[in-house]
Amino acid sequence: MKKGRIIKLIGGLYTVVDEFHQTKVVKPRGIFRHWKLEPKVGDYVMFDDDTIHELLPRVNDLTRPSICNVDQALLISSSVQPDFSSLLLDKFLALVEFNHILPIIVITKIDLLEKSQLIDLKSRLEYYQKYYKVIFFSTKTTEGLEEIKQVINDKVNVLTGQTGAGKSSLLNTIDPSLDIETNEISLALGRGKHTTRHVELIPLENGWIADTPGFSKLEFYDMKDFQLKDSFPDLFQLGSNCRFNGCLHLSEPDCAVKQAVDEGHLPKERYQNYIKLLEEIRLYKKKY
Ligand SMILES: Nc1nc2c(ncn2[C@@H]2O[C@H](COP(=O)(O)OP(=O)(O)OP(=O)(O)O)[C@@H](O)[C@H]2O)c(=O)[nH]1
Ligand SMILES: [Mg+2]
Ligand SMILES: [Zn+2]
Repeated sequence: MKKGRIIKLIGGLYTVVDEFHQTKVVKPRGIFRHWKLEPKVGDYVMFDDDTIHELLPRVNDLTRPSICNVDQALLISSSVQPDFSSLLLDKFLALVEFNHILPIIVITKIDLLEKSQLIDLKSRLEYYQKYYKVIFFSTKTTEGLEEIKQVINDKVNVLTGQTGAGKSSLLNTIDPSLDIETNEISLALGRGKHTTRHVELIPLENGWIADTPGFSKLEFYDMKDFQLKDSFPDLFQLGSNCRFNGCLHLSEPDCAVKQAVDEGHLPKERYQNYIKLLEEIRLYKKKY
């Protein structure tokens, strides 16, 4: 038996790579189902010629996309088609932070923006640069490409983002020989159809990168409302100055977060997104 890592899962068949870069297609032991153990892409396992015998502990674990043990997540957000949404970005950021994964913001399709639109978008994202790495990218001009290559080098990366945001196109730009299928997003429907249908780790730039299917809806699953504030690094920092320890920054007195909004240190848009997401979590918990 040897140790390996799952890099692909299609139709119940797992592709596992060992330390010598040899791959094998294997199946988990039948008893796994009984134990409710579901190996996924990113998992370290003990395996032999045809069977996964043991699942090793995970360092971190994402539900959507379904992948674990990654170093960082590239949040692929298109500037247009689909339009940039700070709410979606803040939601992603919180989910990734909550899972103890380093988020990197990548804004795609900037070639489709007028110069003034690009300036506006960059100023909207200026605040984020205090807390996150932000890269502006275009497959057409290849702006941002070198920066992305540097960031992903030697790491296990996952690409996440709405369907049609340009995840697969980005990989093809880094390495055209990958030749991953991409598709025009359907403008008539205002949203794309999913082109990538499975999660797969691909060796790239001395590390690994996972292309994943995009989504049209993203849920909070296991985050509780009081956990959201700690998944916003800026609110987390400011929160230590609130009067109450567990301040949710809603209508509590002497709230340092609301004070920061009033004084213009925290963008109102981001604070409002926090409130919207908090409400969303509460609604989700009521439904399920
Ligand atoms: N002009 C321009 N078009 C882009 C850029 N990046 C992606 N596109 C286009 O956007 C469309 C969607 O790109 P994909 O790479 O398939 O998007 P995806 O995120 O992989 O989508 P799913 O696999 O469905 O999740 C394609 O028509 C791409 O050609 C860009 O930087 N500039
Ligand atoms: Mg894709
Ligand atoms: Zn507060």
